[in-house]
Amino acid sequence: MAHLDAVVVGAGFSGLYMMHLLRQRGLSALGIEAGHDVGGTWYWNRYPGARCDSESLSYSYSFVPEIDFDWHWPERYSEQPEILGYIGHVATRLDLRRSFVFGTRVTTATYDEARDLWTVGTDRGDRLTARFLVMATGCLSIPNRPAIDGIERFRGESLHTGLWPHDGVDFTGRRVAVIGTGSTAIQSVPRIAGQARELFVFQRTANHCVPAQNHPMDPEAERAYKARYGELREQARHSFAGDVVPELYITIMDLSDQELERELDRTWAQGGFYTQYPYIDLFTDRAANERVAAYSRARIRERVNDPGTAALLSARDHPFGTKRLCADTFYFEAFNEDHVRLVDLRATPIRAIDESGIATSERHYEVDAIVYATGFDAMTGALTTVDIRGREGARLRDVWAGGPVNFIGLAVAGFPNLFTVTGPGSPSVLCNMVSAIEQHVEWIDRCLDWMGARGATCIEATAEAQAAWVDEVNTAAHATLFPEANSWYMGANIPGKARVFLPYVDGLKTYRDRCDAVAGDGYAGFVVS
Ligand code: FAD
Ligand code: N01
Repeated sequence: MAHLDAVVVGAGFSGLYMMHLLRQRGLSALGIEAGHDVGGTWYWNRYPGARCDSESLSYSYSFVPEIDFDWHWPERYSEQPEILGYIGHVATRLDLRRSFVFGTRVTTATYDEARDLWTVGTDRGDRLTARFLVMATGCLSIPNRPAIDGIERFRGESLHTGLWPHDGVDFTGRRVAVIGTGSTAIQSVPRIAGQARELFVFQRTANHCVPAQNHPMDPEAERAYKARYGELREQARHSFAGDVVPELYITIMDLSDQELERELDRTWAQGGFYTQYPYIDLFTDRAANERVAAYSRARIRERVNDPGTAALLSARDHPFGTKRLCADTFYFEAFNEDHVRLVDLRATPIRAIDESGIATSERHYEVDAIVYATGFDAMTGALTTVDIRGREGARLRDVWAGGPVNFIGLAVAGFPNLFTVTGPGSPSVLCNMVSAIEQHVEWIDRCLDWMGARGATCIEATAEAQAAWVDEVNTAAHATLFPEANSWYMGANIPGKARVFLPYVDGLKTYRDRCDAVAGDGYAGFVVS
């Protein structure tokens, strides 16, 4: 059985950077990745239209600026192949692949109290021991397959957007069903509509959506960004959203209707997340939020010809932005095409899937392919699907049955030397995630350095610090409108999952300061031995 200083699980943005720092520190480390290459999210999500909605220029590592200077992103928001190409290039330049085994899934991780070691087991029968275990397993990496009666009987092609075939799918001339209307469906529907003979989009909940306003990269913007690279990256690291975006400065309720309309016309024209960043009361005041939602519905009415369809596509059951905001390019216009039809599952729920298609309470839809754009068991799924056992054999899955508990999103009491990159209770998915990842990985790296300098071999969050942190995360969330939505942020998309707000809502800057204070205070909240 191989013995290492550290095992890193996952080879996305998180795992690759963690491996790089561990190697620089001279530690022996092995990475284990279920996919057959690096990339994580961008390795798996190859559905048509897949792209980021963070600005390309800042959705990359800041720790290798020399790569960024040479790199050219062709569009404001990069498509999946571009991002995967970038991650692969970083892995090649830093020679990271040699430290990973691919096509291997970690299935068990057991802490041995007597030896202060983790034993990691895989689906290929490997057994490894390591002092430290870093779960860089992603927030959106466990696809959610809905439990629909008869799903396995379908004889056509079944596809999950998060497990898309590597050689692509040609929908030309085919009848296609898309189930789901989150970010993924909103990106893929216009592309699939461009090929399919008939497209049925099955919507359970209309999502709030803003125009992406994607465009080819402006050479002047790229030049200006690179000219101020260090300064802008530093600003992003210490910002609320992990990105160079306007800080909060406008109170919606202070504006007249006309002023607000002018203001929203401006941010709608900028597109993407500019539509939410500047507003102080957007996520705290129901009335302010509803004014933005009403504006957004009016824009949908302008884009969708049939008023009934426009009404169905307009989100009404949760405040604007409290489910992950979607960014669209020709999504709404797709419903103006004769061969694209919206199926309202609130009025006509799915009863079953059979050999030839989908039966709702109203009719049977015969299709050749079903695309499940049904999302992920977010934030906790990749951790709870592994059988992780800490002190006295306690299973993480059981400890988290009522919702995840940890200290600063990084460590769980009773699970020494286990680190979770972008774990629940950290800002992660509410930020530019690469910024959030870099902050976590660098914090872990500094912690290992500090331990090494003291000859310490074990670090464990205390139950008291953990309880206080969980309380802080919940209190912050409940001061906002976010808990009102049945979102994956709340665990609400997975039947039986505890209803708890998962990310830390007060932004990367505040969070970073809190983490730095813990470290600066000799890892207060941890027992180190
Ligand atoms: P991942 O990229 O998810 O990598 C985790 C890896 O761990 C995966 O490769 C997985 O196979 C592996 N793994 C998990 N469990 C195991 C196991 N038990 N054994 C072995 N391997 C395992 N974020 C943004 O900030 N901006 C965006 O614009 C943006 N766009 C997105 C678009 C899509 C379609 C999706 C799905 C997500 C998007 N995200 C975006 C979030 C995105 O997940 C992160 O930005 C980032 O890529 C996460 O990197 P990661 O390394 O932490 O996790
Ligand atoms: O998943 P989702 P996603 N029957 O969970 C529906 C990131 N991302 O893959 O809302 C019928 O958002 C479900 O309905 P409801 C981003 O963080 C980013 O789209 O639960 N429908 C919902 O409509 C994003 O948030 C980009 O009622 C069912 C949909 O499936 C995250 O990944 C692009 C159902 C799932 O939406 C996940 O997005 C793509 C059922 N049984 C992804 N089960 C960018 O642009 C689920 N649904 C950056």
